[in-house]
Amino acid sequence: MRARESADMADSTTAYGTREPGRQPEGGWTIETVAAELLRCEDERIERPPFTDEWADLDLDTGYAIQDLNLTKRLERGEKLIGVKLGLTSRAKQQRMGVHFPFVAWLTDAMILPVGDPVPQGRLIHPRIEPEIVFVMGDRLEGPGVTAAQAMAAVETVWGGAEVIDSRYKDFRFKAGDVSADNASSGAFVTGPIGLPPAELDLATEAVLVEVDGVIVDSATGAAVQGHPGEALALAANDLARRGHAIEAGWIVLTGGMTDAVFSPPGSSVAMHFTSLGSVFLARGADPDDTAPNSPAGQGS
Ligand code: 0L1
Ligand code: MG
Repeated sequence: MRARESADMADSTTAYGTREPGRQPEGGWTIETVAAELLRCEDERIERPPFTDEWADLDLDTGYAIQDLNLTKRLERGEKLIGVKLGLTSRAKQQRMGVHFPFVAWLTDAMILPVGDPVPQGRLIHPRIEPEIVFVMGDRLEGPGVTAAQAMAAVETVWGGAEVIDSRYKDFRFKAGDVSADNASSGAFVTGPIGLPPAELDLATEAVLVEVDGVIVDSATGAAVQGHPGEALALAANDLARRGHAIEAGWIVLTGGMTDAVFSPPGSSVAMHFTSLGSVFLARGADPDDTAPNSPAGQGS
C-alpha cells in the first residue's frame, strides 16, 4: 500500500474528518473530544449514538462543561450569545424524552430563524418543532434564590415562539448528560408577531394550538411549563448561577416546549396559534437543500 492510501485509510477511521460518527478515541471519550464530535456532527449533519453508551459517567454537569466549551467555540467562530433556552420543562417533553428534570442551554444569533422562513431542513438532521413561551429580559437576573415573581419582574416582553429542535443523536435517543452536552438539541427558533408586557397576560392560561398541514395535533397552556413559565425562568437563573452566569438584560429566554415536538418532514407546514400572542408560521417552502445527501429526505427515510 502506498503512503497516501495508507494515510487516507487512517483518516477514514479516526474520529474526525469523515461523514461517519466518530469512534471512541483510545483511552475513552473526554470533554474535549465529545465537544468536537458534537460540533462536527452539527456542522456536517451526522447523527450518532449517545455517548453514554460508551461513557456511563457522562452526567448533567459534565454535559454542561461540554456545552460551555462548545459555546466558546461558537463565539470564536463569530456567533453572538443572545440568551438561553430551557429544555424539558413540561411533563409532555420529559415523558417523551425519558429525562425527568429541566436544564439550560445557550442561544446564539446563528439559531435565529427569520420570520416567514420554512424549517431549515437543509442544515438540520431531523428537525422537530415545539411551541414555546419566550421572554425578552428588561433587567439582569442573577441567582441563586430567584423566585418566579422576581424573575417575572425582570421580563420586558413576552412572545409566542416556535423552537426547531434537532438532536445530533439518532432517533433523539439520549440521557441527561448527552442532551445537555448537545446544547439541549438546539437548532433554530422564531418568535411571533406580538410582544406584550407580562402584566398584560395570564401566562398560566395562555394557550397554544399546534397545527401541522392544517390539522390541530396538540395543545397546551403556559401552566404546562413548570406550572408557570416564570418558574422556568427562575430555574434558569438559579441553574446558571451554579455555573457562574447570570441572565443578562436584553437576552432572549425560551422557556421550554409546552407540548411534545412535532416531526416536520420536508414540505410540511407547521403553525403555532397562541391565545394572545398571535400565530407563528413555519410555512411550506421550497428548500433547495432538502435533498442534501445526509438529509432524511436524501436517504429516503
Ligand atoms: O430533544 C429534546 O427534546 C431535548 C430538548 C428539549 C427542548 C425543550 O424542552 O424545549
Ligand atoms: Mg424547546
